Amino acid sequence: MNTGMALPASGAAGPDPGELCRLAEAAAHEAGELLLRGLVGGALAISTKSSARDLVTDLDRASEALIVRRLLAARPDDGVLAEETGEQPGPSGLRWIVDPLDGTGNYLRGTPMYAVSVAAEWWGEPVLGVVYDPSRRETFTAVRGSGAYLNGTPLSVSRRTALGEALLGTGFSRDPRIRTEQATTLGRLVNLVQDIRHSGSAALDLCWVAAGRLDVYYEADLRQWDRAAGELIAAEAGARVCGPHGGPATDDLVLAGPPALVEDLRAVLAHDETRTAS
Ligand code: 2AM
Ligand code: CA
Repeated sequence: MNTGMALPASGAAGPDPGELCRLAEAAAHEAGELLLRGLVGGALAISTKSSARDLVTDLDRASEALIVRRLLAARPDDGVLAEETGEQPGPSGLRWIVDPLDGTGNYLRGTPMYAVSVAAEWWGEPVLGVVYDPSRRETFTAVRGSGAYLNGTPLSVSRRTALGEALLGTGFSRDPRIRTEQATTLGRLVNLVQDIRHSGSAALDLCWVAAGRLDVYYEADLRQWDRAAGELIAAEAGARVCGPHGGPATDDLVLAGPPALVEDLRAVLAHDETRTAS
């Protein structure tokens, strides 16, 4: 893909985003095939991270090592933020954000709702996102300013505008206190929307918003690697992607969907926030 797009200014001419996207896709595909092979290969060594709900397998680590190795082999001066190994700074201005296996809980059970997510920022500005779903062989891609694609076909968000007709995606935090608040909020939302889905993969939820498979989505307590690629893909498909007060999305809260649905959903969430704060 040659997008002809210039990356945001840093003073220096930036790398070609189309080339970066091809590199990210190649790395994500290789990692996705590794995950598929791991699934049929037998018992996975599972350990926990922050809590009993926070699982990691050898395959998470192997997928991450493969992606980071491949990216840095091509571009050794880049920085990387990756879920399992954290921040690795680099001087080039380009920073990769990698989730080697988003939806680990699904993966462990053989539930085909997990993905590899690779995003890149140029001097802090998101420039590309790639999310690969190996179970369906679906590759979601976006380069900033050039639209979002699924296996090369352009994507656009749902045309629904009424919350009462919306299929809402969301997820639960691993923090027990936040989960309890989320359950309360869902109790209010359940009769305001058509129905609710919790897929277990934030990266795929955001891509499914881009594809119109979910009308609208929100989730609290994510990390950059869960959301960076999916947010750009959703935004490039026409979604409004924002945070709690309508500003940029944060780890605390991301909302994504057609602008009218996001505004209505944000009003419901703000109502709950006001109630719990008072
Ligand atoms: P994971 O599968 O890579 O861990 C589920 O609602 C979504 O939230 C998944 O994308 C999951 O990512 C993410 N998630 C939930 N809690 C998380 C945490 N503490 N750290 C990172 N990701 C988290
Ligand atoms: Ca994740």
